[in-house]
Amino acid sequence: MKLSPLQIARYKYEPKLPGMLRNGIQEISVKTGEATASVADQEKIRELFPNTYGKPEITFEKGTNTAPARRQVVGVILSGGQAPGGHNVVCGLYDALKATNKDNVLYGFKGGPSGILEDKYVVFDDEFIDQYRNTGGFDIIGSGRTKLETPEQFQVAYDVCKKHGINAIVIIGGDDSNTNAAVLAEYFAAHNTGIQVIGCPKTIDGDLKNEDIECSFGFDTATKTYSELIGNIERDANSAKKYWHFIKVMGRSASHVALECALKTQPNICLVGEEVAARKMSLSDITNYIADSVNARANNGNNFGVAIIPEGIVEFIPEFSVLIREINELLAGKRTEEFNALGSWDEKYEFIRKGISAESMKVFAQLPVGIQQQLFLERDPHGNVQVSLIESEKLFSAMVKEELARRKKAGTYKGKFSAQHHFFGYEGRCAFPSNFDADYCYSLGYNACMLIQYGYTGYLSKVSNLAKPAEQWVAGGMPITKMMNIERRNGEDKPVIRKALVELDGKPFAYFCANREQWAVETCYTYPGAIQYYGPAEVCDIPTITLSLEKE
Ligand code: FBP
Repeated sequence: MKLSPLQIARYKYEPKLPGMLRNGIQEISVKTGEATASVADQEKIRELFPNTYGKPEITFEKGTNTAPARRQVVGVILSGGQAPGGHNVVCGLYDALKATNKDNVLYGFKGGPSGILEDKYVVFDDEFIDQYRNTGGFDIIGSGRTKLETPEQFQVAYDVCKKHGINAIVIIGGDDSNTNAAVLAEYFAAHNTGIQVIGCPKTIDGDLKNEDIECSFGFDTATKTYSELIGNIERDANSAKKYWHFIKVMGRSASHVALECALKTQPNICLVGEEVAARKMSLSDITNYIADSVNARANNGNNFGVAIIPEGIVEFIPEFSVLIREINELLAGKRTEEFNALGSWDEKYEFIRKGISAESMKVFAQLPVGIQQQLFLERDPHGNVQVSLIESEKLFSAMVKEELARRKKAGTYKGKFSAQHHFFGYEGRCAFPSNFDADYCYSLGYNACMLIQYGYTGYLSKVSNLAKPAEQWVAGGMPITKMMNIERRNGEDKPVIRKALVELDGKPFAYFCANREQWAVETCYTYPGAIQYYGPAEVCDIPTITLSLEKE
């Protein structure tokens, strides 16, 4: 394999650990905190997790390591969407295991959670691990979206662990994967298997965070990567002065990515789904909001601009959610075939008109034809509309164009409007991790090994105080059950980790609100440039603006 110069240079980077983990394994002691309770639905969660509920928070500190000496055989799984830094979690875990006892073994299950069910694995050694240090991607073992959630699967996982003598599993994943980790930990504990389960908080979406987990890994690098590109586009827009750029950024549910990119680049518009829902904004409210900015800028002679749209936006628009629900019902069961058998779009349109409510038809009728048809093309295996595939960047630019045409007729708009569209998602998920993510991930993995050594199970590896330099980070663990509540999922009550949406009373959103009116009209772009790996700490090691504002 040919290596790029940066790849070679990054192999040599030594990730920074929290101060208390720096003196070597023999000098890491554990401090036990208070017993914990789940964030809500305490009785139900306690009942569902009788063996793992209520355990204390723990923190590591400098001191004598009192963990019982035993050989560790650990399995690691990467789960869900890629996030920069995943390789370093594996490297940190591996290094800590080997530093504890060179006979410790790390198995990597291939292709995500299905790897453990199918017993597909690699056994890591130095040579293998060294090729992945400080690199992006999950290709070290691959990832997947199989859910580990049934007792039958748990039994298979147990059999595989027993076969290899594995005494602990580390699951690197988002809210769903860590929910599954908690259920697996409870199963293993209830069946006295002696196998521990530790989770690590991953997702570029940034929606796995709470009072204990300050941020998920990957968010820092992904938002820096998108912001570099958005900054470049802003500069292009400001140079050519002829296009409005509509940029959709990943973030399936929450709008953290969009908001962080907006804080970094100061675009003219950034939609925040959580605000759209709270203010019950309609499609035309949003269209007018963007058109007002286009109009005001045109009045100043600026027929260009940049708008950031979060991937999950349409689900936050109340009338759009109703429309999607009605379409899903309309096409349930055999009706999909009936619909597909209709020859022309006109016939299909009539079928839709008769099948959904008058209110939803009004919303549907507003949509550009391309988007209307998209709603019926892309369906998931259950026949439901795949909301994440809706090209909302095109939807809004088309609606803004129509609105501006109306305004032009009325004589209230005299500018020119020409749009370009972008979707940034996969571009950022496997970037070389920033120093922040390289350090954070390595620490999470190292810390996961310490949690295993000290015998904990059902815990999430926790590294906090992240807005400060790594030396001051605090390493420890939090029972996953503490982060859980009961939610309705697919018609059933389920214990899950609550997804963190953008807090409208939080400091990052408040900062955005305080500035957005000016950004909407003036040209206040900032150009973050590429991630820097080498140079002064204030350039290379800075955390996200979201984290800095939240922790200031
Ligand atoms: P995770 O929640 O698993 O981290 O994945 C998040 C994400 O990157 C979203 O932002 C995006 O909508 C989705 O994955 C895309 O998934 P896929 O890789 O399956 O296309």
